[in-house]
Amino acid sequence: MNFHILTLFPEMVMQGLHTSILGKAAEKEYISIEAVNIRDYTTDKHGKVDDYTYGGGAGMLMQAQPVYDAYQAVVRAIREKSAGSATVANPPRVIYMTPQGRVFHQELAKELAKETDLIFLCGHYEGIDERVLEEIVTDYVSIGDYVLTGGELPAMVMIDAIARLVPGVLHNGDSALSESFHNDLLEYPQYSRPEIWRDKRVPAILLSGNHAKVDEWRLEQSIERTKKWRPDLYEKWKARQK
Ligand code: 6GU
Repeated sequence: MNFHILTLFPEMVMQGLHTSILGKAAEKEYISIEAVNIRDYTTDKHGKVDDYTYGGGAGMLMQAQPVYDAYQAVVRAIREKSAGSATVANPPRVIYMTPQGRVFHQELAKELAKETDLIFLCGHYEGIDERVLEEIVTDYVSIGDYVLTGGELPAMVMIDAIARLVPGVLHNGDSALSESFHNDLLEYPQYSRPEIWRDKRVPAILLSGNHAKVDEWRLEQSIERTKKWRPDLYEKWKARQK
């Protein structure tokens, strides 16, 4: 799976996404992550990529031309790479990170994990000229109801969530399945050594070696925790039990 990020801050996303598990996954070529600097595509001789908004108002807007040319360069590179392969690939989905988009969730992560190429468009300043968005964007996505200074962190969040679903990225094939949000339940509490820490004991059942009992206890804990912390998810889960 190949992630392409259109951004004015390539070092920010490259540094962040080549750390820890995703760094390893990139090294092993389960995924690739490429940041394209939109500024490299401006035709302005001073390297300018933003300008004032028509109609007035605060702040600067990213202009259409450099964004469009950066996008086209990425699409061209994807086409060249897949040339010679028997199937003609559909044009890749282009995800624009914006607080106005639909809110990202695990189901969308699963859907996007099936793609071979994804393009993330990160805006900065007050946003991007509407005309280029109309031309290239297929998905408008937000990561939650709060405002950030740019789309880079949201793109990193989405890429992390999607990449961990790509086969091979997590060593333990199970853990992508057993974690929170699969079956609408939160994860149960977990413990490691020592058995007693600050007078707190690991629940005895976990030391019993009885796997059926352990599974039962974990499910109970998951249900309990979901009911308390995420009543919305709990209701969804309960409805599905019937
Ligand atoms: Cl996707 N972008 C920005 N700029 N702010 C956000 C967001 C995205 N999601 C929540 N806040």
